[in-house]
Amino acid sequence: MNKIDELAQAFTYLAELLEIKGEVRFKVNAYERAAELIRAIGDEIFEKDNVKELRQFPGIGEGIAKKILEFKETGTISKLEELKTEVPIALISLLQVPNLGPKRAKLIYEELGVQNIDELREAAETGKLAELRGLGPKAEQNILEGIDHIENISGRMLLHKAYEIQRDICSLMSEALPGLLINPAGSLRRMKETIGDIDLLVGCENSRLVMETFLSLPITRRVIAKGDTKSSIMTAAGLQVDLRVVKPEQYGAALQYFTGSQAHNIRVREIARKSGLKVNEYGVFTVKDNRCIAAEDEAGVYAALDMAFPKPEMRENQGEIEAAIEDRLPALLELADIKGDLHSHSDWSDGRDDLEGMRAAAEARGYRYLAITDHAMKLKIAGGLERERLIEQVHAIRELNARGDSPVVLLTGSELNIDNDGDVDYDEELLSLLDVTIASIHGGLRQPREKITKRIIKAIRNPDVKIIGHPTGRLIGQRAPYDIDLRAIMRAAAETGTALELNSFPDRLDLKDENLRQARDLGAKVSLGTDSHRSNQLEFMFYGVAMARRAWLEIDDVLNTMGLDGLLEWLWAGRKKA
Ligand code: DGT
Ligand code: CA
Ligand code: CA
Ligand code: ZN
Repeated sequence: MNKIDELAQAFTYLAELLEIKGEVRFKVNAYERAAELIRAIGDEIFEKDNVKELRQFPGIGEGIAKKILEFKETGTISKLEELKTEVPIALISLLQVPNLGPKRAKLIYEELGVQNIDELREAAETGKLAELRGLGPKAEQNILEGIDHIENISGRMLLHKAYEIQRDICSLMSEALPGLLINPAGSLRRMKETIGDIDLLVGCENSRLVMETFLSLPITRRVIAKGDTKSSIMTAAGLQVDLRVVKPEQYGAALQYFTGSQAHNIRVREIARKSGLKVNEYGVFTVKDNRCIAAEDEAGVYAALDMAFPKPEMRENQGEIEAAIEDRLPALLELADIKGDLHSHSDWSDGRDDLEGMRAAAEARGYRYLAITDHAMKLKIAGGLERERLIEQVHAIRELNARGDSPVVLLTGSELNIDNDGDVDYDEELLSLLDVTIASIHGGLRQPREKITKRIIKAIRNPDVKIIGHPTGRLIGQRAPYDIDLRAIMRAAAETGTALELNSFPDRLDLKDENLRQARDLGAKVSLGTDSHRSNQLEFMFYGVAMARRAWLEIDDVLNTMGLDGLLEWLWAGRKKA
């Protein structure tokens, strides 16, 4: 966990421990929001040295600012340490489980005397949780999934962090050895949302030279293993990197083999066997006389098996083998298909950059449009815009557009809050000024399934809501999704022509790949937005597109592949425009 995650986690703990102690709701909420805000602001928060500077961030009040400074100086928050001594340690350990929540943790602890995660798992597996008042089999299942979740992420890294490390290593290697044939393989090449270790593959005759260069990279903290064809290092960020060197004439076969997934490769080998062939990391061979029929080129490996080439993001044995054999692989979405970003924040709410800065970044990416969707009124803590301020912003945006000095058109918009009744901020008149209306849940995250589902579906049925933001609310490895009936939500979205967001902020990637595929199958459109709070975060679109590709999405499944006119028509369909 990095420093920012630790700080945010400390505030989440504060909120949860206070809730266990029965503290008033608004205090609990304030700490929950602080945790989110800290994640959104990022490292910049540690550049501030006093309460006054910290309070410049919208939503950070004096109490929270003091706690941030305390954390910066001492690595913890005394109020948290104090609470930890007041709440039983067993209960604190249960709080790590997503989907559990402080209230249920307390109930389970008090009723069953569960002391740790192992005992919690046992209680769930033996049906004891389901018997508790207010829990039931569904909740029990959720808690089991929550336990799996923490066990799954541990020791893995978010895709974007691993990707950046990979990019650095590859460019350092290529600098040292110009023209080097090097590629990522494994889960990173498949763009999985979390990465266990980075696998790199080099094609070179001189493996000793490659290994020497690799092991002396400044990024290395510790050498785990070194050999002629494979070495492993630990980076300072705590991620293992495996590098393999193969002969250039066998590079394609090795790349296919080490890209995986294992489930995909097992199927590939089965297919080969049926045709009297065998596949390994050295090539495709005939079983009869061990003759190599493909090796140098990865597409050639598939071609030798009479298969079309499945893109790495698809290689999870989710039907791509059959599609490749029948030559009906989809034409996956490409980053270049994206014509603009539909979710961004400016300095009008809790973003860092002004409208022009955001627009310049969109222009640099070659976009045609960028939606400014600052937080809405009711999210005070994130600088939500009061009615008048939003009207002012609409005018500012129109003025910028009217100047005609950029190919990028800024779209007016808002990230509305779905309140407890499923309603959103602002009246119809004000909404009629906004091109892009995203509605998201920012409070009441742990309500019962029926209740949250109902709130979201009500928002979907609101003609002025066109996109549902981060639909499941998960934070990878840190917060489980809301407990919702996603299928019902997707059906309602398809029926009303409301898009579901693929929030491309790296910690979210929400909807995730399997949900995206489900959404597409049920006929709901997907809207890609980065949720940028800095102009440079527009680059997160890359990871959103990767998830879309893992979900087999094509150009027509995605809202913001449309040109400006088509998009505007879609956004205003069935709505009153001022
Ligand atoms: P990760 O590292 O947990 O995120 O996932 P991967 O898929 O990168 O897995 P990893 O690093 O263990 O192995 C890299 C690739 O090597 C894997 O995707 C498939 C390939 N491979 C082929 N045969 C085998 C095998 O027998 N065992 C393992 N572990 N990998 C194999
Ligand atoms: Ca790996
Ligand atoms: Ca590996
Ligand atoms: Zn947002």
